[in-house]
Amino acid sequence: MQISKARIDELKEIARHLRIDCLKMLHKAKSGHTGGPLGIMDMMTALYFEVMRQDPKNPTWPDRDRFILSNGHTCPALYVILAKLGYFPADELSHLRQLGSALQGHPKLKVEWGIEMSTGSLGQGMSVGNGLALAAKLDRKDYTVYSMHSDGEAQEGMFWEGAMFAGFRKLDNRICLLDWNNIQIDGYNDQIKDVSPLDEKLQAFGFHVQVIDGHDMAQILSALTEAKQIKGKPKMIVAKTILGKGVSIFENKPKYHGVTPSDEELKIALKELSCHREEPVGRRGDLKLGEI
Ligand SMILES: Cc1ncc(C[n+]2csc(CCOP(=O)(O)OP(=O)(O)O)c2C)c(N)n1
Repeated sequence: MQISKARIDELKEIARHLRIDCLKMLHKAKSGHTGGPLGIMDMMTALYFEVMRQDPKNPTWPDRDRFILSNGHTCPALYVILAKLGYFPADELSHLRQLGSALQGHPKLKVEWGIEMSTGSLGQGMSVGNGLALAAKLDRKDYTVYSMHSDGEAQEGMFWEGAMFAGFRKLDNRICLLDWNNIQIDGYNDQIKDVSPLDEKLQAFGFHVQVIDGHDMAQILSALTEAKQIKGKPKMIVAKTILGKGVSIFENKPKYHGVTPSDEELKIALKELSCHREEPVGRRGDLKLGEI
């Protein structure tokens, strides 16, 4: 699939706006993870705005592609996307992490809102994604199961047990992405427990592996296209990313794994993301995509 430069630019612009929404939402909640969501936003945008088969008006459509956010703490990225696509009213973003809200600090299953699995226990999404992929094969359905993972997850036994199953069962309707930012909750992965070489390890578990720059929209789209074409193996796109991508004061700083922007930091962030308008969170979520 050849994607035009104009479309790539449009997707980059969508990702920029989603980063703005995400930061405003987190700033309002005063609680949540900032770095991870900014880091995966380019890949998430490619998936949701270009690649995945879905219909926000019919969220339980049996033939929809499934998406599992296995590194569940990065859910602010998922929430702003689902709101932008119209899975739920954008105003809900103002209730992030509040008691009674469906938008908790980690995803809570609600298929009607596009949330396919409760996640947060690192590594679990690999196995649940496998289950959905196996079910598709048994039901003779052609949907694809996408999942997002992290290098922190690649330190979990559960992740590798799932990977072993996917490889053994040759789940070629399974496309995983892995956010390799070398940061986890307490610091830099390679100083705590290095997961490299991820490509060779995953290949040994039977995956078709591509290593890409997770912020290069053209590379992300071409990797997803290649992954879709490969038969007989599960697919993993290992993406080199920067935690906090897009805002210099957050980038590559372990502290921003789980801290929200202060008033001053939000101002700097919005300026760097070229956001000049002081709209409350969720407002632009009501606009049509063409208006972004
Ligand atoms: C099984 C499990 N163990 C520990 C945790 C606690 N935990 C939450 S996030 C995190 C760091 C994970 O690293 P990564 O996903 O790479 O984080 P990021 O890149 O977003 O900083 C840990 C250890 C957890 N959620 N699940």
